[in-house]
Amino acid sequence: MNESEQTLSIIKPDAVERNLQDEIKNEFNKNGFVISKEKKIHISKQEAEQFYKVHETKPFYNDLCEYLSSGPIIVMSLQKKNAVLDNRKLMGATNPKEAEKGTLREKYGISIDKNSVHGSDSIENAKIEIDFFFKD
Ligand code: IDP
Ligand code: MG
Repeated sequence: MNESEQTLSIIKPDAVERNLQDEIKNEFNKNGFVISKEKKIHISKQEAEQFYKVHETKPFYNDLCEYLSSGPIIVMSLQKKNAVLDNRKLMGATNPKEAEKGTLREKYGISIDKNSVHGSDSIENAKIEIDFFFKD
């Protein structure tokens, strides 16, 4: 039985802007993830609104969608055993100020909104999010 799992990762505009994508991808590789799908895209605000629909009632929703569509991003499907949970651990807390030392958000994040990376929060959402960017 193949126990490996897929999760969606995004290198967000603040990190792409600072040219951190190779360094961050290297962190994924070092931690045992295989980047099975990858593309660099620049999404519209409407697409960001669809992607972050679960947050539509939050006060930061508009800024979040403006931000995710503000510049190029790298979307990836990461594969390994326990990919969803292990990627969340590698990323660290949403707020870089609270992220554990050595995590991606602690190392690269600038602020709670410019926190450099996205990662799916459940296996079910990972499937939905991978389909969102990689269907057809
Ligand atoms: P996550 O990215 O760690 O899963 P979520 O709660 O799903 O965090 O929030 C999605 C994104 O929305 C976060 O990565 C962050 O960029 C932004 N965000 C979350 N909470 C706040 C907030 O209180 N103010 C501003 N932006 C926020
Ligand atoms: Mg989330």
